[in-house]
Amino acid sequence: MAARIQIINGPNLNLLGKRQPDIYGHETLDDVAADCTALAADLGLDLQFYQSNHEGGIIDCIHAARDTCAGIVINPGAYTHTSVAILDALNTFEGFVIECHISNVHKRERFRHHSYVSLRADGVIAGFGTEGYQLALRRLATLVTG
Ligand code: DHK
Repeated sequence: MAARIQIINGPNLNLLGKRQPDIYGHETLDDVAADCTALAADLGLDLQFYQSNHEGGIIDCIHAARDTCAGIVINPGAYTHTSVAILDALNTFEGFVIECHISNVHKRERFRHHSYVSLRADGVIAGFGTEGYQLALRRLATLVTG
């Protein structure tokens, strides 16, 4: 059976393509979902895609993944830098976690340099644009097949 992967996007990422395209690019979140779904099929992964502007929704999605998913790709948006609750939720998940940021957060404001999620992530991707999600999937494919 194909390993299931959950991609989670946090606040404001529903506006991808319209929001600060100089930083986040012109691709929409639907474009990202389509690209990732096609790649997942090639990699033999079963993909689920979720976005929420609410911390609790993201936490519920991580909890749901506990029993069903082998890996999570998460871009928590601004919650990356503030949310101990999302870190705690990820710490209840026993599969692989890749943290993914579209922009290079280390080249930006100082408050974006710290990530709570990095304390749990098995790998971190930043600054590869929306291509980062595909890189994350490729890494998870390697990890879940041992
Ligand atoms: C997305 C956001 O919404 C920001 O709050 C983060 C991240 C960076 C990204 O690069 O994908 O600071």
